[in-house]
Amino acid sequence: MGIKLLLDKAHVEGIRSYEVYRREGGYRSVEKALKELGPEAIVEEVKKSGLRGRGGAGFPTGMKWSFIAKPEGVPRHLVCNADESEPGTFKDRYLMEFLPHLLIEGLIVSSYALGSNATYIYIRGEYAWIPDILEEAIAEAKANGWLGKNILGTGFDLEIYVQRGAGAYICGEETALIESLEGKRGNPRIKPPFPAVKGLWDRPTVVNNVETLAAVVPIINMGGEEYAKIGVGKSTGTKLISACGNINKPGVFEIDMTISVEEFIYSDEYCGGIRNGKRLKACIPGGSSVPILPANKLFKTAKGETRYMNYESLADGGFASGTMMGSGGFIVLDEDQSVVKHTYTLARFYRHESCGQCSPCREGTGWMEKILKRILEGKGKMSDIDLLWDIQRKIEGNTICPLGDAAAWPVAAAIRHFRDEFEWYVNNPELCLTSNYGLAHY
Ligand code: L3W
Ligand code: SF4
Repeated sequence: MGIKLLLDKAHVEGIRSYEVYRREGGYRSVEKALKELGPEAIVEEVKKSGLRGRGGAGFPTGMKWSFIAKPEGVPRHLVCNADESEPGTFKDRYLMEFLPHLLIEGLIVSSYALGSNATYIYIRGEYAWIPDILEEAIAEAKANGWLGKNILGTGFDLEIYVQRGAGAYICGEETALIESLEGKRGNPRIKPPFPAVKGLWDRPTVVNNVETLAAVVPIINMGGEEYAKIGVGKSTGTKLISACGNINKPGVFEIDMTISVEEFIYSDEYCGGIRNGKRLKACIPGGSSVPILPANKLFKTAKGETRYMNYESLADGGFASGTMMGSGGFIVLDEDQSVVKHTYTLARFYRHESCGQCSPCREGTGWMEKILKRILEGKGKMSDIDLLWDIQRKIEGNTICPLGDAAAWPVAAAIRHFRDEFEWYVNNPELCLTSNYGLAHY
């Protein structure tokens, strides 16, 4: 069994309640942080831990925290990004649903470190049942003196508010999230300025993912240096992976980032192999935004080395032969799946979720969807494949926020690695209308 830092108590009966959570050692990190460490030392521990943002970008958390501006008399805020909407990603839902006090504990320590007296959890609207779970945990924490005024007699005050989103994927982008929290349409802002300087109501704000903030608890309990010993290189600590698709054991797993991709897919401790004894065709290891990799590039890097489940190894080879850790939404496709159809589904998603501010994203996502649809309908031409390639190139890097790249990369990777499949559709128009591979059963 691999090491568990976040989910070690997930199966303890009643762990969702304050009594059980506290009995199992919960809220120790708050006592240590507030009574022994103080804000600067907490930031130092997080820096030493090497923790990287678990929402997708992998940005060093301690560095982000140290960027927060501290102008005299201006309130600062911590915002927890719980707008988990990336297709294939459902690990934050698991944490919030089963270990709400772990998140609240991480939020208290992190708020204290950053000097936030009003902290917000912005939660995906479709997670309709979870705000009540969080509100109950917040009320229990408050009733037991961990929230409110003068926490542990230190003079530190903190309130945590839960805000529901309204179903827009783009509100997971940190500046769109801030706009939405302010009561406006969730349009991403141009960066810089980064939220750490000018965020919620123009105040210095740190936006961190749910898992990132939960990881602060074991970091404070065990110390940043000990945490950094787990994992490998710059992939320290543990990572939650939500695994889905054609595998025997879909679910949320905690890994220590030293296991190989092959072991993750085939070991009974994790995915348990491909369903119905089928062959593995491809995998998107980090949520829908990261490049798909064919089976022959998944287990070995271009240098012939074993590929591991960590930031560096997954990215090895760049986009020519690598992919990304992203948010850890691990989607497995077996030999019966159509990559073209899958890419169309994603293109449709990104077209629907584009906020429309930038032309390359607004127009490009629509064009990609249309072209993929006509290929799947048996009306595609060979030149459409090049046209698709050209469109995604024009989106990438030319937009305000990463949604543009996120829409472009799946199309680029599908053409790069599965061009023959696109050509099959163009060459077999009659099969597009009758087989499972077309849109007949869509
Ligand atoms: C201050 C600087 N702060 C960077 C901060 C910045 C942000 C963080 C990372 O996109 C990715 C995206 C999705 N001073 C700073 C600074 N920061 N330089 O660091 O920034 P960035 O721009 O690298 O990324 P991002 O805008 O946060 C996130 C990808 O994640 N993704 C998304 C998945 C969606 C979910 C979900 O549904 N839960 O995770 C998956 O791969 O495509 O590339 O805080 O402010 N000089
Ligand atoms: Fe909106 Fe797309 Fe531009 Fe992001 S890239 S700001 S989603 S139009």
